[in-house]
Order: sequence, then C-alpha cells, then structure tokens
Amino acid sequence: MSDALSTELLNRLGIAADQSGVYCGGWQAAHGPPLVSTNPATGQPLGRVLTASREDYDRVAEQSGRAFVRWREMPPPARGEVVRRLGEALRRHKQDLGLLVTLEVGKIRSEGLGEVQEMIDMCDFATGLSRQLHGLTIASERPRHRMFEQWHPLGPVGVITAFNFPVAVWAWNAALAAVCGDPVVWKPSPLAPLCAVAVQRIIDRELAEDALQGVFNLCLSHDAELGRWMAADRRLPLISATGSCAMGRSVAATVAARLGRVLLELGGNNAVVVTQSADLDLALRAVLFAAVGTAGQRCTTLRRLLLHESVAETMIERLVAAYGSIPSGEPWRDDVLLGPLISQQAVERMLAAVDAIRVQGGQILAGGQRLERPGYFVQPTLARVRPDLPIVAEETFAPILYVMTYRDLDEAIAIQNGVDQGLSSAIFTDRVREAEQFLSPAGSDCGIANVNIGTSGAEIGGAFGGEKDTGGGREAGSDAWKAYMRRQTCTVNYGHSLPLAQGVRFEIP
Ligand code: UN1
Repeated sequence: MSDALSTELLNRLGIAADQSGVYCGGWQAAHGPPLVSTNPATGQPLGRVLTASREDYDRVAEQSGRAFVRWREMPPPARGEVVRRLGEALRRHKQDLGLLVTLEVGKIRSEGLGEVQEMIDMCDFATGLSRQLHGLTIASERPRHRMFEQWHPLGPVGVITAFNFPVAVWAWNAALAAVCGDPVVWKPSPLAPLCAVAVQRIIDRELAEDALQGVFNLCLSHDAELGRWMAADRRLPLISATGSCAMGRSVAATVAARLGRVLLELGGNNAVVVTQSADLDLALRAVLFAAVGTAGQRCTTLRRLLLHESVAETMIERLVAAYGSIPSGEPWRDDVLLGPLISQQAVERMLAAVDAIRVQGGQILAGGQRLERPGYFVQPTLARVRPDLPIVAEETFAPILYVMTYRDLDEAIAIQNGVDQGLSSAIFTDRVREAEQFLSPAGSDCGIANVNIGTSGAEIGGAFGGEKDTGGGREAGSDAWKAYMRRQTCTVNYGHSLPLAQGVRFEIP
C-alpha cells in the first residue's frame, strides 16, 4: 500500500501526527516518551504517538473513579444503549479500522475485518445482556424471609491488551464492563498504539456526551511499566490482562498482594488430534487456518498436531505440499494468506525455536527460514518431533507446527494435556465414542474443546479462556460478565420475629 493511501486512511480515522495517547473524557496532554508505530510488512514507521507519564495515568485513574460514581447509577439498559451506539459506529468504520489493523499488526485483510466484526458482535451481545444481568432468588430456610442475590457494578477495570488482537480484546472487555457499570482504563500493546487511538477517536466522535465522560479511557505506554502501575493500583478493582504467561504471573502476583481481582488470558499450546476415522480433507483445511492463520500469532493458534499413526504419512504429505504453496506477502493484498510477524524480535525468536528443534532432534519438514524482503516475513514451518522435546512445551508466537504421532486415543489425550498451558484443543473424528471421550472429564483439560473444527476462531457467544498456565479467566460471552460485577447476597425479613439460621437460639433471659 502506498504511503499516500495509508496517510489517507490515518486521516479518515482522525489520526494525525504526534497523536496524544491519553484519553479521559477528551484527549489530554501526554507527558511520557513518544512511541513510533511500525508497519510490520515494510518495517517503515506508520505514525507517532505520545505515551502516558505516571502523572497522566494518575489523572486518568482518578477521573475514571469519578465517572464510575455517575455511570453505576445509569440503568443497565441505558448503558446498553450506549454500547449499541458504539456497535453502530464500529459498523460504519469497519472497513477503515479493519485496514488499520492490517497495516499496524500485519493481519491479512479478511482477518483485520473479522477483528472489527468481533467488536461489533460483542457490542450486540452486551446490548442484549444489559437487560439480563440476572441474580437468583434462593429459598430461605426461615419463615417470612426472602433471600436473593444481585449484581452491582465493580469499579474501573484496567484492561491490558496484546498486539495480536489490538481491538477485539478491548471490545470483549469494554462492552461487558460498560453494560456492567464499570469504566475502562485501557493499556494497549506498544506494538499497536494507532489501532487503540483509532478506536478512541471513534468514541470521541460518536459518544462524547457528558454522561460518558471518563467511561472509556486510554493510556498508551512504551513499555510494561504502566501495566505495573495498574496492577498495583487499588483504584482498579479488576485487572483484565491478555499476553504471555510471564506477564500474567507478574500481574497476578501484584494484584493478589492488594487482594484485587484478575481476569487472565495468557499463552496457549493448542493441539489437534486427528484420529483414524477423521475426515482428512476437513482436518487439513482446519489445520492450515489454525496453524498458519494470523501468522501463528493467536493465543489459540494450533501448535501441536497429533496424528494417529495410520493417517500420519498421508496427512504429512498433504501438509508439506500445502505449506509450500501458501501465498505470503503484503497483508492488504487480496490473494495473500500469510502476512508478516509483528517485529524483528519475533522473527529472531522464531529462528531460535527452529534452531532448538534441530538441536533437540526434531526434523524440519517445511519452511524454517525468514524471507529476504523488507518487513518481518517468515516461512510457515512444519516440524516432526517427539512430543517430549523441551521446545514443544514452549509457546513460540510464530507459524511453527509440531507434528507427532500416537497409537491410541488415551495416549493422544495424555500428550494433548501434557503441557503447562490449557487454552484450546480439538479432535477430528467421525466416531461418537472418540468425540465424547475427548469432551469427557478425563478428556481435554482445556478451556476450549472442539470436534471437527480447529483450535482458533472462536465465536464471541461462548466464554473464552483457558486453564492451568493460561490463567483461568473467561472473557466475552456466556456468563463472563460476572467477573465485571460484585455479587451481593440479600436476605429480607418481612415477619415480626427474628429466627436465626441453623436453628441457633440467642434469647436474652
Ligand atoms: C487471542 O489470540 O488472544 O478464538 C484471542 C480466536 C479469536 C480470539 C483469539 N476469536 O482465535
């Protein structure tokens, strides 16, 4: 894409040069160091933003607390109406915002648009939810007593997002938090600041009325320090963080020390099991999207392919052929399926993993190299390994797929569960017994378990997240909203006596 076209896009989205990266009821002066955003497909700068200093952040946290006092009083369906308008605005800006995602993080065009669609879906979901923040009525053991629970707003939520879903994961959190009555303080990835500024611009243009001041806030950072301030800040009762397991451990420890709440969505090491009865055409297509899509930079990316020994050679042959013909290149071009990695550092980490595979006795079947061209392009890589190689236990955020074989389903499930992470998993089978075993309590130990679809590309309607080192959080659909509210159990006595629970007697003689 020419410089002129990308400048035009940035102008349409209202992103000028030297954009302030602090927003709280309007753009505010930012006093932290500047940050340059790079187009990973060219290695060239896209724009420059200013980041938040400690004082800037404190001002935002303070004001979001004041906004909370107003916002929590607004009836939830009225808050839902605001989120509905946000969804409408995103629909109008879908093309431009989707293209910006493509330019700033290198996702192919269709995935950039899909990311904005995920935001829109989330807004629709949260709008409906705003009329369904139900509590239970519970049978009281005492006469003339009524017991029930209700859900109240929690307070400002700190939202830390990663580069790979630079806008959708904000929407998972912000749409739910907003209908639940919580303002949001957003710290996006330093690798995707323009996407965040563009979202905040849309909010500034379309949701600027007084009642909304301080509800959707932004603080850009150039490093991890802002995240540490947020984790330690009692003004943010919930920190929702997406990123590496190492980041999650540090955030969790800091938030736990102040007895705050965390919602963590950390690394995955996702596996697909292909059984003897699998539809191999279906499995092949699913594996390609899950392993190569987003250049292997989703937390749900397929990293381990477990093939039954009877289908292994056929599948490997077909995969090697497919890996050799995946069109890679500038992600804004319609025919491209594989864009760049996010940075030079990501390329180096991938090449180090490829070295480790060889040193540890694995075999590279396809790919394994960077492409000699501007930007951060690598070949999609297929490696045959034993399941117990140390490198296989690690999440390398790149398109490397580890292929291994197994004899029976018990063994496959043991391999699938034999890593520290527990995000997503899938089985390809046409046998109901195999599918049900995989989904049973003794089956996959992941937060997501699929049959005959890949590990990535979840819909927003389900709760999203994983177990073990993935952090245990659940975001987006189902009842994930409960994390953003505080539960209150209430008992009302409408009688004239005071019976005590458990039959306890306490009569003053
Ligand atoms: C992530 O990679 O952080 O299921 C989230 C998926 C997407 C979300 C991925 N809907 O792949």
